[in-house]
Amino acid sequence: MSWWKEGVVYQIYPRSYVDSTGNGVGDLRGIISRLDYLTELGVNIVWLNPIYASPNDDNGYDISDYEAIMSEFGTMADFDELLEGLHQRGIRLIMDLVVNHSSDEHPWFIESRNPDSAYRDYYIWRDGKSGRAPNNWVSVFSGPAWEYDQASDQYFLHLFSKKQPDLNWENPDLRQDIYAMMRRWFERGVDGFRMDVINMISKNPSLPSVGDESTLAWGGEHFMNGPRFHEYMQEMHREVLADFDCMTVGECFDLDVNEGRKLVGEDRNELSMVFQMEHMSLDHGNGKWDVQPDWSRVRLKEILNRWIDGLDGVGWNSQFWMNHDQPRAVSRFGNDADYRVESAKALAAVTLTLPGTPYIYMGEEIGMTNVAYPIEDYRDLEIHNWYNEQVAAGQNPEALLASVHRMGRDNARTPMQWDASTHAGFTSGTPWLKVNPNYPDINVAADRANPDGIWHWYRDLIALRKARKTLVYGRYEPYMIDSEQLFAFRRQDQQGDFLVLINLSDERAITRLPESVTELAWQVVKNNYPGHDRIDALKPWQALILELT
Ligand code: TEU
Repeated sequence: MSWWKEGVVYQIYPRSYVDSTGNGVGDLRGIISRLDYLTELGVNIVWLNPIYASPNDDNGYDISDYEAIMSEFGTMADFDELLEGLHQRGIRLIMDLVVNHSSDEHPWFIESRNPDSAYRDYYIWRDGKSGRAPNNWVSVFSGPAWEYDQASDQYFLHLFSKKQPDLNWENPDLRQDIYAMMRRWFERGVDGFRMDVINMISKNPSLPSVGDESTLAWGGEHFMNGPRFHEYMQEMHREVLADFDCMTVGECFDLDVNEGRKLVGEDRNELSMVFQMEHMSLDHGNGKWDVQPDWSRVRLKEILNRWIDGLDGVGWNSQFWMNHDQPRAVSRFGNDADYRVESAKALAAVTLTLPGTPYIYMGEEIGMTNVAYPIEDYRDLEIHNWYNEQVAAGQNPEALLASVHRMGRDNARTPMQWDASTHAGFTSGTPWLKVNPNYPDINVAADRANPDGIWHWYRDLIALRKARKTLVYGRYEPYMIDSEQLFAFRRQDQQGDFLVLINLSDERAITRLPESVTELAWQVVKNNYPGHDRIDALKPWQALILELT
């Protein structure tokens, strides 16, 4: 069976992991210095956010050279050493592949500014319409999705920042250049790719406006899962992926289960896995900045169960609570005030026992939390663009800041908290983004010193998943799907029979399980309230993993 089905992924945001030079920015040699840490935790796949040459308008998601290492992060020799060090320890490496767009400083785009260049068509250039942009699409990072170029009197499309022009996948030469670049990374030894916003690469070629042309609107219907999306994925598989024992995972907003089945169906030859993002909007109101902290557990389970069900026997799933774009899991889905340790463990129990490959984001293993900085301490362009736009539109700055505190991407990007020394042991210089002030209490050294800490719980659950393949391949049966407190299910096959009971609430929770389950004998495998092992009533945020016999 595939290594990536049985593996546990650890995501590293290199800018914020370890700084080996003192310039305040994490780097590859910093990661190299922590390889034994990864082994001790037990993860066996690492996903690195982009480490390629980039002017860093969007922290490496704006790439100016797909085959060079960002100078702040180190050199290609450092990269090779990192890869070798991981492989020596039995850890695979997944790179970020950002090919919906490049940087405007990529040589392709620089060439493309010339209307006569063969590279013009590598991007999406259009004439304006009666003095306005070619259509009314809004960019993900606020403002119009088109930028005017005076020299050629045309506009180029950028669904993200204007320093991230969209690549034109309709052009076969562009596609071949991308496949060749991927092939060279595989030949260098990488084990796979996480594909950034991959279901946005195929646009409706007529690029129509949406609704009233005079106001900006989300044009997703014309570029999410567009007309040639699966054709491109199959071509990429044929041209590159098929030749390597690799893992791929596509980041896909607005993808339903039907589309998901097409993307990861094992007979389809597209990708290994998908990050469906539905549960990332559980706490959104009308927009992602309109926060509804009172999210529904029933809805969470409905989403995750629908995906488990929909992909069952078809393709592989993935499980995650957060990534570098999302708030800290324990602050968002747990309770970082009254039950930080208990709820961090409960959340870990969900990702590590459900069907699908688990993804852990750096710092999740010690229950790192959100931050609440004044606006000038944030670094993320998404935060600033949105805040400035809303302030200009007359919104209340305090309310806006409250949304940033809850939802802003920099929550995930504050430096890793290693110990209680200055700047949490992340850097000897000034960190590029401030360290969470709670680092004297919440850090790896302190957490690991406590056998009942979050770190050991993660390590134990990772080891359990590796040792007991029932948690990887076993049949899945959910219980109490209408409970607003409990996530309860069974994983079962010839080799084992597990009952997982997780209380996702601040209150005591009463279980209602079928008699066929309650009449079985059980023993506790993991419990975050040692000594409290009743299965009829669970403590707040209690997680019980039981083996049934
Ligand atoms: O994210 C896609 C994306 O749509 C996010 O920007 C998301 O909407 C937002 O962060 C939620 O607040 C991917 C990358 O993961 C992200 O870091 C990049 O900025 C983006 O693509 C552009 O490459």
